[in-house]
Parts: sequence; structure tokens; C-alpha cells
Amino acid sequence: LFAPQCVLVTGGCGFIGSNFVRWVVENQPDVRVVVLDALTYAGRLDNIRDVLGDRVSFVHGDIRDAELLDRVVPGCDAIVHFAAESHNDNSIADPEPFVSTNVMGTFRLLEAARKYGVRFHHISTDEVYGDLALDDPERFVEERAYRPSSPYSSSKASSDLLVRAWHRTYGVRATISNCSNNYGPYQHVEKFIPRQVTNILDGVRPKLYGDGRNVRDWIHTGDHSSAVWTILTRGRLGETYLIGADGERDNITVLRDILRVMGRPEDDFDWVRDRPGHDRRYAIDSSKLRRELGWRPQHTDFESGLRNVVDWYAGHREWWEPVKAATEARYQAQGQ
Ligand code: NAD
Ligand code: TDX
Repeated sequence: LFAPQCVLVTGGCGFIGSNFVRWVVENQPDVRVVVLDALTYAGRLDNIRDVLGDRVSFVHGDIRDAELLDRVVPGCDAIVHFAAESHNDNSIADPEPFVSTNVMGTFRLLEAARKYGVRFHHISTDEVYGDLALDDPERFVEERAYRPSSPYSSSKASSDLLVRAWHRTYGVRATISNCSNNYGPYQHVEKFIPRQVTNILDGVRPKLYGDGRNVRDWIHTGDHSSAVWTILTRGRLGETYLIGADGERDNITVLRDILRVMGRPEDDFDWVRDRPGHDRRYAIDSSKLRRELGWRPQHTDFESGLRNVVDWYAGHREWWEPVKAATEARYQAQGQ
């Protein structure tokens, strides 16, 4: 059992990172957190404002800044690495920041972990495995070959390979987790669920790509957080664990759930241009994590989770309204 006293959380002002910081504050009373975040368009200090204080401190900076890492990394005994460019559509429009932050940024952090002997947990995605056919009886397992499709997923796959090499060659104490699609509060309005919820709140019709039958495997951020903590403290070094909660749903079903929860007719949406290279289906088999480490998801009622998310966006207009128009303008320019 690894019992960290101080955890450096990169990307802790983004969607999943900020939910993880809050989870640690609520569930691990003896642990301190240092958040390192560049506050890109996707990160906001407001996302962790309520927990900043004795146990949570904030450093504004870039994971690619080696000198900064020399100052910040030695003070902690573990790095949990969430910071990334995270949105597929952005990666298709402009891939460079994805290669730079996701590949070079992970490289810099690994070098710092090596130099200071700090434990490293790398947050990655199921998208590294590419996609499955709708009728494929298989799901993703840890041993499956990497076949990423997009600039985003290929940059994440690259970063995973760096972590494995730094573990094997330099003995960096590292673990990797690849999680499926997250939903929950504080998710940027560029992503599928928040985009549709806030469109409806704005009186705009939701936008569905392609034929709407693409399948995503949904997990609540709270369950992602508990899984990451489990792997950080009890995972075997050098191992990869898939995180998923058996939440496969196609996009049109999720959209109709949202429309129903928000009291709209189920066909009140627009079909828009498909994403180039759009992955068909993701599905996670998380048996290894459940069997080896005894982890279980708790937020398994998707309908009620979705209701909470709708309520959160309805109650936090001041959080999303300032970035909504610019996000939609970018989509409109792409025919989406
Ligand atoms: P996000 O885009 O909401 O947040 C990313 C955070 O990283 C932001 O706070 C941003 O300011 C920060 N950041 C970006 N570049 C940085 C840099 N160079 N230096 C320091 N900070 C930087 O992303 P998210 O959806 O919360 O995803 C977090 C992680 O989880 C990513 O690694 C992503 O690949 C992974 N992941 C996401 C999902 C999902 O469904 N969203 C699923 C599986 C894995
Ligand atoms: O307006 C939309 N309409 C639509 O039909 C948007 C924004 C998306 N979609 C579709 C595309 C996908 O099939 O919805 C699905 C989900 O899209 P995103 O929210 O963009 O997520 P996805 O591309 O699946 O990637 C997410 O999960 C894996 C995260 O953004 C990644 O960071 C994570 O690695």
C-alpha cells in the first residue's frame, strides 16, 4: 500500500482534475494536494475555489516548463497527471497543442519524476484502442493493441508509451489508467452532454453528429476519481488498468434522455456534419481493476446522474454562459 501525504495534481483546474481534487479533499483527510495548471481555455481556478486553503494549494504554470517542475515536484510524493488537451474536435482543427502538451508535457513530467524519485500515475483514455464495430461482441481489455484514430487519441497513446518506457528503462514507479467517457459537473460546454444541455437551456436545438448511432461508455467522474485513488495507492507498478462502469449507450439515446429530462420533444434536435474519422464505439471491460483491486463504481444510475448534471448546468449559468457563444461559433464555422 502506497500512502502519499502530498499529491501533485496536474490539470487540477479542468473537468476531471477538479472533480478528483474535490474527491481527495472529501475522502482522504490526511492528504495534501498541490494543483499545477496552466489555466488554458479549459481550466479555471474557480473550479477548485471552494477547496483552496490549508490542504489544497495552486501553482499557475505549464507542465512543459522543466524549471518550474524542479521547484514543484520535489515537494510531493506522487504526481497524478490529468493535464492535457482533451477535445477531439479541437485536435482535428489544430493538432499542434495536442502533440506539444500531451506528448512533450508528459515527457517533462516523467523526467521530473525520474529525477526526484516521485511516484507517477498517468491518466489516459480508452480511445488509445481505436474503435469497435457496433456488433462486435468484444470490449477493450488492457492487452489490446493500440490503434488510435484522431490527433487527440494518438497523442494520448504516445504519452502512454512514454510512461511504459520510463518505467521499464529508468524504473520510474508508474501506473496508467485508461478511462471511458466521463460525465458530471464542471465539464466544458464543448463536450457532448454539456453542449446539448446548455443549448436547450439557451433555447437552441441540440446537434447530433453523423447517424447518431456511435456508442460511448459513460462513467460518472466520481467513479473515475475513486478508481484513480485505488490504482495510485494499491495498483501494481508498471501496470495498466482500464476504468469503466458498463455504461454503453448510443448518442441518440443519450440525447433523447436529455430532451426528456428537460421536458422537450424527443425529435427536437438537428443532425449536423459528422466528425472526420469518428470512432464508432468504445466499450470497456474493467474486470482487472475490479478483480485485483476490488474497485466498484457507485454512480451506476445514468438517468439520475444525468438529472443531476442538468440541474447543475441550470443552476450555474454564470459558470458556462461566458464561454458558450464562442464555443458555438467555432462549431458553426465547422458545420457542426
Ligand atoms: P479538460 O480539458 O477539462 O482539462 C484539462 C486541464 O489541463 C485544464 O485545466 C487545462 O488548463 C490544463 N492544461 C492543459 N494544458 C496544460 C499544460 N500544458 N500545462 C498545465 N496544465 C495544462 O480535460 P478533462 O476532460 O478533465 O480530461 C482530463 C484528463 O483525463 C486528460 O488527460 C484526458 O485525456 C483524460 N480523459 C478524459 C476523459 C473524458 O471523458 N473527458 C476520459 C478519459 C480520459
Ligand atoms: O455536438 C456534438 N454532437 C455529437 O454528436 C458533440 C460535441 C459530440 N457528439 C458526439 C461525438 C461522440 O460520438 O458525441 C460523442 C461524445 O463526444 P465528445 O463529448 O466530444 O467525447 P469523445 O470524442 O467521445 O471523447 C471524450 O471521451 C474520451 C473526451 O472528450 C476525451 O477527452 C476522452 O478521452
